[in-house]
Amino acid sequence: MANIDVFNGDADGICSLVQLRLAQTRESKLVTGIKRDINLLRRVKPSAGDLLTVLDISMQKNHSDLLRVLDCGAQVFYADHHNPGEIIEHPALEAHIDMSPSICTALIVDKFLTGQFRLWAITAAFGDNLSKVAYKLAREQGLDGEEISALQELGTYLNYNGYGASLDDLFFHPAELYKECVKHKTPFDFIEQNQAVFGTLQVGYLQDISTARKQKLFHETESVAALRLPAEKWARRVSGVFSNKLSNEHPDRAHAILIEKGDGDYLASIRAPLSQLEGADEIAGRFKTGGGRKGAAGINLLKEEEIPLLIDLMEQRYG
Ligand SMILES: [Mn+2]
Repeated sequence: MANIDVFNGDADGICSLVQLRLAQTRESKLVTGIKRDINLLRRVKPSAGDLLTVLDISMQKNHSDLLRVLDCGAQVFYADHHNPGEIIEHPALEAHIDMSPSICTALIVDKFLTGQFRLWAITAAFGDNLSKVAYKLAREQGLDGEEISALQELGTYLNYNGYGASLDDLFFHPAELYKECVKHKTPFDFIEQNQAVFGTLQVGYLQDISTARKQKLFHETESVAALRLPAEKWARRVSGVFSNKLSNEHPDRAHAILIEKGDGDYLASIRAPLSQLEGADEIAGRFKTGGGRKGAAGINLLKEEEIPLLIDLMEQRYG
């Protein structure tokens, strides 16, 4: 009998598993990848009796693999906040799904563990750009301004590390980052004892953001702003956190960031306005390779000639 932990390679996925394994230590095989790599269950070939934990990846996108895994006789604990599509009912499946826009998977896990490792959940909430919820929980925990900033930074950096077109773009493999995090009961201990890891992410993040700042918007109205980033490692790493940053600075504006893939194709990330976390999934869903959540969605392959349509759809929705 084996334990298999499957988790999205961003702050939310990492901090969700950290909480669960701090609560219950388990030797396990780790299955994760870049943030966009969400078909993780495809890689899992369990045997009867194996214990699977699946975190922060959409049940909809893993539907047939989840059925297959359950058919193999594995027990599955599933927690997620993405659109699950049709929720699978199975005696061996324990699913905790909450799609409300102010929830991330680490907060679902926090609830499940009755707040035992809440600081990690708050870190994840900052990483998923749920700052409002994160601040509220942080204040309830009695954290001071400096401590809250530390969690916000760590969440942002862990999230930032997950972005990229391949593991090659990343500073750390998400599994390695997880292994470092889970050694510490609190994110504060992690930061204090892992200055090298923290510093690498911090420096990388600040440099990438400042490079991104120099790019000009190609579309800018009160309701929608869009920019293109070149086919470079830094751009692929920073796109997600940079769009979060733009959203925080312009909460009433929707954002599209298009990263060149090198052959006239783009990878698009779409953010609904923070003040109206709706519709991003619907807009992305109009394109063949699009999908995501109400507040944040993406299109894996957007053609140059489809860009005007994307901007139109966003203006129609948010204008
Ligand atoms: Mn998440």
